[in-house]
Amino acid sequence: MRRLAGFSAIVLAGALVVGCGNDTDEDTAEDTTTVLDVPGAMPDDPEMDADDPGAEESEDVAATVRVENFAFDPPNITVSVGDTVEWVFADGPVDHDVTGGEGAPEDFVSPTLSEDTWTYTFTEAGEYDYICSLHPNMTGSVVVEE
Ligand SMILES: [Cu+2]
Repeated sequence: MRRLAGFSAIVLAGALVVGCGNDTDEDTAEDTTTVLDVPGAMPDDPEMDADDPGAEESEDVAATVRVENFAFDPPNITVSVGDTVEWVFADGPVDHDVTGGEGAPEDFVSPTLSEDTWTYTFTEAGEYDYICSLHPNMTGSVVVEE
């Protein structure tokens, strides 16, 4: 008997919660609208913070390289002409950059960043080595295929 009474109470409580739910739903809808207005709030990757430049994120990214723990990960990637590569700087307060080596396009140089995303679109086939100019032992390469 006690169990039955308890069950009824739960059902009642549940009904009350559902009854009040409409207000909550409206609030949630408003919140969602607000969030969608904020660039960078795209929930693509929970590890990416809201400080990603979301507006630029909409272009197709063929490969993502994480800049973390004083390394490019993965260090060597292969993409096709016209592909955009994204570097996600995620090494906390430590600054890094992407600096193309000999033969790389002149503008294949990122700003110095600590927590941000930088993208570069490769328009010519080739093999481009790059380093972090602050830590030249950080090396990577992008092979761009026709
Ligand atoms: Cu570095």
